[in-house]
Amino acid sequence: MSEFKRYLITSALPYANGPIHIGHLAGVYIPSDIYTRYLRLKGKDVISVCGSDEHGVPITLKARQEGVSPQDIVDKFHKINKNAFEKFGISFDIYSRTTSPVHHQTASDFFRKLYDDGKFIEKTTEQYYDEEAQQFLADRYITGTCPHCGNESAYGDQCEKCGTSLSATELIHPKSTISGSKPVRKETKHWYLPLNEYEPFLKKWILEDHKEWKTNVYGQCKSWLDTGLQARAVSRDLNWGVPVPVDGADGKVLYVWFDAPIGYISATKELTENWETYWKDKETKMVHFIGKDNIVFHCIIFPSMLKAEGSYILPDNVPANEFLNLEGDKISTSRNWAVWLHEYLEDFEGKEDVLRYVLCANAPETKDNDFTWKDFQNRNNNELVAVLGNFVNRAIVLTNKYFDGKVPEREIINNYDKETLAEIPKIKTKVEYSLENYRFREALKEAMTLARLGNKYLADTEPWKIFKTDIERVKTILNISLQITANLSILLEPFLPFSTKKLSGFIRYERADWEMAGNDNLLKPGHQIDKANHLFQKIEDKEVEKQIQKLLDTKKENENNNKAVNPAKENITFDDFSKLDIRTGTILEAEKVPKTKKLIKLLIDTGIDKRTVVSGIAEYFKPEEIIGHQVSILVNLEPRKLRGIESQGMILMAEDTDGKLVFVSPDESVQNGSEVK
Ligand code: B3M
Ligand code: ZN
Repeated sequence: MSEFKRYLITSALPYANGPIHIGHLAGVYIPSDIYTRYLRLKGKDVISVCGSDEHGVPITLKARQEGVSPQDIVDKFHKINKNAFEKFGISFDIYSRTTSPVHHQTASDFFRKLYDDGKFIEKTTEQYYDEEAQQFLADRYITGTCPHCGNESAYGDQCEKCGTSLSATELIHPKSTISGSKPVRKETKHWYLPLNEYEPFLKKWILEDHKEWKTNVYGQCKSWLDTGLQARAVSRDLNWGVPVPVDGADGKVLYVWFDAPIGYISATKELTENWETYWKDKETKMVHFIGKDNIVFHCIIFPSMLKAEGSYILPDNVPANEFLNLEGDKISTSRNWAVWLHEYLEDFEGKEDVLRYVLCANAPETKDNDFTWKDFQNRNNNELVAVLGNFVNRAIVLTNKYFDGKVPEREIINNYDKETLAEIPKIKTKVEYSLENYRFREALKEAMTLARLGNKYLADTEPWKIFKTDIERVKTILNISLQITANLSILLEPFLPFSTKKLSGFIRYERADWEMAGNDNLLKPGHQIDKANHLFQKIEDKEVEKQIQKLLDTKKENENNNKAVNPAKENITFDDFSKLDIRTGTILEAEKVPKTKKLIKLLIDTGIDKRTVVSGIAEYFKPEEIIGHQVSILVNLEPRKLRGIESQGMILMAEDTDGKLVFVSPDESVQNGSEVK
């Protein structure tokens, strides 16, 4: 590990327009937290900063949709997300927000410095303008066809399909997402960062000096640089954001991707007076944790801004992850196709580490990966419960049973013992190497090999069978098992903070220092341990089926929402409508019509009389369920025979796009015979 004096860990600032989901956790926040916890255990000077990204068009769009202010939106989700991260053990040192005054000042000063140093190009260009909404159209306010891949729902700043970053004027067949109208072009002045001027610096800094970056990151940067960089506007015609701090910039704010990364700096300022040491001293190692869609902003644009400002350090690494899918489909906030962190914490209270474990073990570190609830259940039951939990529980329970919870002496050791003990430092070295190289899946897998080793050691030596005949042997076996247990409480802390905290309580071993891991004599003979509870509980099928059903319901809802309803019929005259005599009525009797699937024979009190109506609702209602129900009934429909029964009218039903029928009933009880008009 190349020695740095201090570490500055940043995690992508989640937009405060929705909750955190497992894709965010697997992509950014679990890896960031593992790395930060590891550095803390090593006793390093490390700070981890994050916060809500509260500007940008997605937030103003959501506010417009919900008829509230953008501040209302960000206040709501900043609180939800901050709480959820805390409950999930994502241990930022600060979780700030970009509507904070410190951030506005910091971002404004940063812009002003570049402006005063002449680092911007000032350009008046034609931008798309929505004459109906009286607003310029930037970023998500405008949609159209991507000129690169033909995606018809590309946005004015980025095509989510091919990842290309766009400017609105490149879109084909542009349309305003506010009014839907075809925008016109109108002149407006903006400030541009001439990224092309930073190409030589970026090519050297990334392509030559950082060949060690992850392939997916290095590759994306290389293709950007090979294609050539364009000047990028760093301001927008919007009223939500950090106002551009120069004269003649009324109604203009900093582009959200200019201000947001500066949010890392302002959060550090709020955290410590010593913020400049972290951001400007070359002995600081800065690491950005992000998802792959943020690579260009963290490897090309923000470093160019920092270079232009001149006094800041640059990131040492940007280990971006790929995307996580859910049950084979892309996670989507708009389609509610996600496992939301705050909902998981409610449904699986006390099982934070299970999700941390599964999302790390399955992390999309080098390619997109898939989360399934079945895999979640299997990993919990077959790995956490059956291996890790089972091993540490046996080691502790047997020590309490045979030696009153005192760590026994290690007597004569045989070859098997020696081999087992020799594995402990080897495994620690492998875990450390993987962590240092941001390969957290591999690190976790290595740490779990120690649990497997312990589990196998106990299963092979079976101390419970020889307790009466060879107590000296049992002492050695349990002594070794407890050393493995103590090592696990250190090695697994970055991944499973909740469980390892409990475990270190069971063995009364306060993990202070990573360097102690690998040591095969952490618990001295005579050390008093405590009793153990089960660290993990089996997850039953029904718990997982409930989650899967939730997703299936969402899918159905989406299909319905997406399913086009039948178009309206031809217009009729008011006279046509007034011929219909629709009344309220009550169902007095109901019975299925024999030998039919759909028909129920009803006796209805229409307020005018009591009459029989035959209705095709048997697939959706049980007769006994609907007696006493008030309905709307068309009473002047010519009677007709259905399966030999004369039906005198028709119950009004609403049929959804799935064909499901529901009664059209008054929403409070009214007198039978009331006219529906
Ligand atoms: N708000 C997250 C995203 O693109 C974006 C990150 C900003 S980090 C400075 O989903
Ligand atoms: Zn595209």
